[in-house]
Amino acid sequence: MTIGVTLTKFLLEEQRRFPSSSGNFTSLFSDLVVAAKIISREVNRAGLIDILGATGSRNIQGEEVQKLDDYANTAIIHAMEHGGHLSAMASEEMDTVIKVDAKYPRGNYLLLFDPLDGSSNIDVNVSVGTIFSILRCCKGPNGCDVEEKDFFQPGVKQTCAGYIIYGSSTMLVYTTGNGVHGFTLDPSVGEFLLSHENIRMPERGRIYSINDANSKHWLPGTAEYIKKIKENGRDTTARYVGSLVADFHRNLLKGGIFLYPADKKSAKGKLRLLYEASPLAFIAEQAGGKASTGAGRIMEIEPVELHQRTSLIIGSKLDVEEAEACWKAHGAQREGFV
Ligand code: P6P
Repeated sequence: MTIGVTLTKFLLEEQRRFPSSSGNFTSLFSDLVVAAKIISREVNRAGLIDILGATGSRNIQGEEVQKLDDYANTAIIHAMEHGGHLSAMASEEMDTVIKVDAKYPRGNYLLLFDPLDGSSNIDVNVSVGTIFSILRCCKGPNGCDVEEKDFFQPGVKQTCAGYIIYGSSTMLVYTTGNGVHGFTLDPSVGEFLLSHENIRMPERGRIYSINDANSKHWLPGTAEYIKKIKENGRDTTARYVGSLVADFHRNLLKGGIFLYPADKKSAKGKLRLLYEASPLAFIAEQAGGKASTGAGRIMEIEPVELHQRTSLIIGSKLDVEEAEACWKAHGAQREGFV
């Protein structure tokens, strides 16, 4: 009886497509998978142990840090710091970059991550997720002495992007630019097994996903697009989980559009560019979808801050293009582009 294609086997087969590959990326990714399994275990038993609720502290975003946020952040840092594949990391939960300690070897990659996105949903058992992005930092054989500005790379420079969604099952979805592939964790063997090879996002979807409570703050382009969706006679439906990974993953598989646009309350948008919008944009594009600020491609934004926020409109290609047309009709500026 076969257990299917494991993530490890899939990564090795991907690696063999590049004979000159050192295997460092495969090893780095495998370390991240260990952290994903550990976080999945904790998320799936959160109600049973004293890990629910807030720590009483706030992160750089000013958001209350949930205990599982802290746990996930620490789990990733500890799983990744000793492997010798990274020179530094950046986390939504950490004010500044985390340089790999001198006692460990360094490598040519940078890891950025949101350790547990959607944490406000943790205590009510709604899906949450980890989002990650992998960049290259230097050519040298032993990594490099990284500064914050080395993380300021546009999305097109990503080596890999992915997320883990802790939902009815735990799934890992990633791309390295060769399509989007999904793996489901089989807890009985402790392995991620290939369950969604070469995911393609439907060109148009029925679902639109936006926090309607913000409608009083919407800019004209947003208001016009949402009005158009409601009146276009198509069989559309609204879905909003309030957990980016859950909303994105649903649209990736079923088609649809997620919008968290800049508005009068959040002039730069709410979601973060480097470890939320950029990695999901890479995945969306690789699956045939699009990701835009409304005025331009997310993957082309030149970052200037580590925790920089952005307007995000992401999902099925034709849906995003319709939204962009509304934004541009109202003179949306290509903010964040240099
Ligand atoms: P709002 C969760 O806090 C998050 O960062 C994303 O996961 C989610 O899409 C968004 O914020 C929800 O924000 O303002 O609608 O609650």
